[in-house]
Amino acid sequence: MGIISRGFSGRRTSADVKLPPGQYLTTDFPVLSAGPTPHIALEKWEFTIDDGARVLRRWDWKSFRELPTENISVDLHCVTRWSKLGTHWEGVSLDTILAEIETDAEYAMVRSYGDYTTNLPLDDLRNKQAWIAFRFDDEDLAAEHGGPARLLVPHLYLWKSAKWVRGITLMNDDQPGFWERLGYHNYGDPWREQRYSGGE
Ligand SMILES: Nc1nc2c(c(=O)[nH]1)N[C@H]1C(S)=C(S)[C@@H](COP(=O)(O)O)O[C@H]1N2
Ligand SMILES: [Mo]
Repeated sequence: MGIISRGFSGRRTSADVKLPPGQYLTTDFPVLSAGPTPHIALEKWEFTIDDGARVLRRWDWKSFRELPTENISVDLHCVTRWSKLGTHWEGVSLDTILAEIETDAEYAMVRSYGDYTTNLPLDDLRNKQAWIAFRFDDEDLAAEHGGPARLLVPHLYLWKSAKWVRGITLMNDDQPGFWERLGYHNYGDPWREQRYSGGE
């Protein structure tokens, strides 16, 4: 056999890894929340998709958990400069969630219990790029990390991965979410270091 790149075998170490610019590697899992941790009973939990005027789809916990799930292994990049590699999650792909929704909307506002919001182009939720995750490292997702369920959209800075997610509003016109209104970048690509607005 020829030479096998180290990246294809064994565990990745910082020597193998190219981090987005300005990021450092961490192995713990910091908690970053703008407010108190909401505790949502599963019997009360719901996830809805609306178009700003009406609810298009609604899942309770039972119907949500009947959707097919995927095991996800992804790197996380927080705008406060830590990156955590190879995290393991279980969740429902947004491709599954959006499959039966017909819409011309180009933008999404992700809504959380506790009123956090974050915006992104709807296409960034499609094509195996985003999940509603409810398990982390083979355990139910802890409330402090967004349980019962959080958005996971690992190709953008982690503030886009809304914890305690409760729904998505489809929008024709883009609008800023919580951090985006406070000066974070509207899109937040870690590889282009889109930390704050006013940059690229
Ligand atoms: N609902 C909600 N989601 C949120 C936040 C928040 O304050 N509220 N913080 C965001 C930010 S800034 C980051 S870095 C990540 C942190 O996720 P963690 O606490 O699981 O590390 O969650 C994001 N999602
Ligand atoms: Mo963050």
